[in-house]
Amino acid sequence: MTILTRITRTTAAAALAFGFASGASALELRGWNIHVEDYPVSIAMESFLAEVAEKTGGEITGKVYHNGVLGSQPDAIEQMRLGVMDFGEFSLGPMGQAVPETNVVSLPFIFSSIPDMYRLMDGEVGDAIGEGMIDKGIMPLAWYAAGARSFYNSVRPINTPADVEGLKVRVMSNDLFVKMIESMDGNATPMAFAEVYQSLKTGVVDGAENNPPSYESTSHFEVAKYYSLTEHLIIPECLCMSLKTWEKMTPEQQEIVKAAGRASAEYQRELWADREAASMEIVQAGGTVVNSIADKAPFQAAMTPVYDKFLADNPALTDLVNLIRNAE
Ligand code: BDP
Repeated sequence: MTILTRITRTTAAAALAFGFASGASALELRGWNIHVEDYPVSIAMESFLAEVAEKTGGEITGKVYHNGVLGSQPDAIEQMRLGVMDFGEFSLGPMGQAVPETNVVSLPFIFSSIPDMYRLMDGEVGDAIGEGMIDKGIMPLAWYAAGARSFYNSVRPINTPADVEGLKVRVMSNDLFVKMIESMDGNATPMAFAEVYQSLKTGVVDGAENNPPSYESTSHFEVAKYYSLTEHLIIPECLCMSLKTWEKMTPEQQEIVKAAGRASAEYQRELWADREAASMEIVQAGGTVVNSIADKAPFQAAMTPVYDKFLADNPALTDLVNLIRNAE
């Protein structure tokens, strides 16, 4: 038997086993994920792939690479745009450098609450941001939860913006977050997620900011014990696919993938609520000193320069910003 006949026979056998429509080619997707395997995002991504494989009768399968082993988030976003990475789950924070529209959700205190964020993302605001992503080669499938981000550091509890003064704070890679820290006279250091633990431990930075599950799952709480619930950023996340991969699919497959994405987001949002509560318990049991912020108004007021600069630099996004700010 020649190699060619062997390959043809194997493919035909696989096609029979999975009941492919003749002529449809199989796709095997590579998925990027930064989180540990038991994280809500990770579990939901696996359920997404399982549903896609099942509903396409095995035509579309894949693998999620957890723990950021396929590289940093900004790099992975670029790779997805190029079609080297098929799909991934990304914070819209670092996506701002590639897709300007996503920056509106990285503005501090832009959403008045998490339910508001869901409602707006599942409607007009999400659609507008999604169009911006498609323009840049990224197909959004669904919006995942990431709660609210708060500051933690190893020096002191933060109660007012003045407490941030002089602190070296790690931020995600986006100029907006640098400006956010500078507006409180802190020193911002953009840095990859994977480097934060060591940098906190060795004092390269004094602190960082994140939601409870990330603060806990990375063990950052072990090296930065003051967690101050400023909840200054509510940044949604996206399960999304390279447009190049998307375009390889039939319309039926695209529909299956979209529906599986949405179902996985519902699941992820449920898992998220449980994990947030569990993470808060773990960090407190581990010695974290948590303080809530009675009055967030001074923090909101400190963000005026961030908004002023953003709107001056991006006048075309004014309407989108106002759509969120004026939402009832
Ligand atoms: C987590 C996000 C993840 C980011 C990370 C960070 O889920 O996508 O990479 O924060 O701070 O909450 O870099």
